[in-house]
Amino acid sequence: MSRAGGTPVPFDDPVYVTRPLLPSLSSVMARLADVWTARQLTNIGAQHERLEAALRDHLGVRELSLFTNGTVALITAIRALGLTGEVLTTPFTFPATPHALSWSGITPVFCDIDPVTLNIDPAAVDRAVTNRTSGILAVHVYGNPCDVVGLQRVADRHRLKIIYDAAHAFGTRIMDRGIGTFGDVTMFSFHATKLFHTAEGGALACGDPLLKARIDDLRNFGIHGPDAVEAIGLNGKMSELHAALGLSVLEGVADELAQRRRLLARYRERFAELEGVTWLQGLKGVDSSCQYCVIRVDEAAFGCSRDALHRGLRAYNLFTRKYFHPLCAQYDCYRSLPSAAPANLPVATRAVQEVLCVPLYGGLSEADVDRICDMVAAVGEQARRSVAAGAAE
Ligand code: T4K
Repeated sequence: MSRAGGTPVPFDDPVYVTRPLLPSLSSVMARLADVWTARQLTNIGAQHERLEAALRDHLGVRELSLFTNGTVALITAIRALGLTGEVLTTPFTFPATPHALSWSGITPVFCDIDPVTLNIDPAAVDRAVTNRTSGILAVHVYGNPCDVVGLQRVADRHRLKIIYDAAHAFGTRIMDRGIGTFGDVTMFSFHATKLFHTAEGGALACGDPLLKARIDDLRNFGIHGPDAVEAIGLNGKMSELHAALGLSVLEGVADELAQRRRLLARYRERFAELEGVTWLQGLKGVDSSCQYCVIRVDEAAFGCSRDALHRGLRAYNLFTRKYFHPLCAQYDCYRSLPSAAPANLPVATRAVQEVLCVPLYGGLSEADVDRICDMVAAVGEQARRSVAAGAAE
């Protein structure tokens, strides 16, 4: 029973925005047994090599390097491409994106986003180029691709490198072309909250074998052969334990994705019934990673703000997330940058007040989605009733 007397019944256990895909323990144990036999725990062992090859195929990319996490992978990409000075980026992202630039001694320059996709707007990027700009760090937010053609045009015009942060876009394809084949380098995150994960992990994809060799050296302290250290590298290597887990997780990704697609279709049907709640549209010709289910709440039309909805759903044991609030440009460390001014970022400033990620993961059923949508509707109804009662007093 999802409703008692018209009011949705709260979930018995907390329902979160996501839950990790867990392969059978026996499958992971079988791989760990191989690791024990080999006694190689890290430093590019057999599990690592297998996972790198499997993901290269899965993602349809020429070169791939595994990492400890997506943030270290991003920092390595920035170093491998020799970016300096200023890099143009989006404020509508997770802190890792601008922080990777700051850790590299680069000033992030925030550009506004497209109102439909919420990805960085190529026209805003074009306007922000200066003689200090060395590159673009764009994010495929929620797994929806950026305007890769528009961004490449801007990059070519100004001779800029492009790094794509595809933390949310595992397996996203544009016209059947892997998302990791655009720009100079693409970063993937394999954090536990991602469609495909290795608990903690990440990767860089690129099309140039020489760049891949540089990335691999940087990932391993800059060591290049037994007697040479040729660059200031770091330690970004994925361990055998994480790679073994990843090989088992990968076997379940197709089923997980199929279930997420079914759930998204159900969400779409149900949200269409709610005035003031809109849906982040998928793009034509794109197979999405289905990383998040994102709605936008128009307070005037729904009668309840995004924040009030987020709070109200907690009473039902339902924990949504306001990814990516606050805007990176509003963090203490960035708000004094000229590009961080709200007047420079009107679209992002509005979007960040309206977006809400509702639960999406394979362990949910369509009946769960119905309950979640009933809860969203009930919180809206309650808010409208309170306003009406206040007005009548
Ligand atoms: N670029 C972008 C655009 C990113 O979104 C991210 C990371 C990065 C770069 C950096 O990649 P990594 O260095 O992380 O590889 C999470 C993740 O930690 C982070 O990886 C991710 N983006 C971000 C969007 O989400 P939190 O602080 O929101 O996670 P947390 O712990 O609150 O988890 C969310 C929900 O997931 C929990 O309410 C419950 C569930 N959960 C989480 C974990 C970790 C589980 O059920 N089991 C778990 O093990 O950051």
